[in-house]
Amino acid sequence: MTHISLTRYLVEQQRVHGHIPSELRLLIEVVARACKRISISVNQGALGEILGAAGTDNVQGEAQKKLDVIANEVLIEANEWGGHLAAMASEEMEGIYVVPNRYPQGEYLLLFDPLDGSSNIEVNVSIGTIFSVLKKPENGGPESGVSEQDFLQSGAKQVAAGYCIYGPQTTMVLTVGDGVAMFTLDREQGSFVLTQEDIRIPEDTKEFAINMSNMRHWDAPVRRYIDECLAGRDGPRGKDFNMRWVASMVADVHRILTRGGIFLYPWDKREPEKPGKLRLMYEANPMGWIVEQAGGAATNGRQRILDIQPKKLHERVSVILGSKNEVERVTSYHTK
Ligand code: AFP
Repeated sequence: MTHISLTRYLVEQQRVHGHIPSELRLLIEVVARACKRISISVNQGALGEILGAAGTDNVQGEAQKKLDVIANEVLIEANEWGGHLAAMASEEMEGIYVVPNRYPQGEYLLLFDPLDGSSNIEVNVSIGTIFSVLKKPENGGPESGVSEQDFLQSGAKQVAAGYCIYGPQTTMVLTVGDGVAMFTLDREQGSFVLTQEDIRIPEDTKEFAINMSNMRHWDAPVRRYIDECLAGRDGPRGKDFNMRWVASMVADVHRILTRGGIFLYPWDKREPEKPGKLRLMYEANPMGWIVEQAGGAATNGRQRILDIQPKKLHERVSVILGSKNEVERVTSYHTK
């Protein structure tokens, strides 16, 4: 079997479809290289002195783990000097990180959740890195500065999105708007190898993912949907459902890409003014686009995730994504 590396895949995509400019290709390769480094740290576990709390809080007031901080630094250091980026934004940093003056500025903006699922680090369960790429709006020519405002673009404007899951295998999943491809890290060669192309999520499913401990706080439409799933074969759905919840969005989404399913982290009554737990720019937009590119759907219960106009960098959102017919069903329970 011919091994197609990530580099070769991107070069061939560029040749055939012409929609991956070389700067974007370089950006994706640098992110992949950073993910390889993070993967090495994750694999070292207790041997690498990377476990435990960092002793700091991030902008959302959540305690940072050492690995959150390490992954954030790895991504910044890998990406700041290449000339392909204007600025970066991370779930772990309050403001944007503008590429320092000593390096050339490019036209792309990179957003990332450096280490998603950090509660799973210590327990040796899959975690991941999620990223999203936007183009800097051409508001003042290439010489103009970059501001937080430039990042506030809807998910539909993304030019690349992906995630890397650090599990039994390290796998990178990527879209540049022409389907979804999967690459597995060959640890001996140190390169990502194409292992699946044109991934499709089945439109129907018998598997849902939600944190059931929040059931008493849910809104009526989510309650109705889950109640109907739980009623199984004798209920209105006429089939038995299974449940999975990893508490790492990357792992739950990865399972859905592999065999279908629906993932929900809905708004709930605990903090009514908060639209949801997950972050629009670092989690929902990239995952939403990947899922759509694989034939699935992603909404906040009322609206397509990718159509939401963000008002702030760290905006939160309610998320329902996965197998198309199920997502449409839950969404219709909200809107009808
Ligand atoms: P952490 O990175 O803070 O562990 O959060 C992970 C996450 O944002 C997402 O990956 C999970 O789906 C979700 O939170 C799990 O949340 P609960 O712990 O409330 O189930």
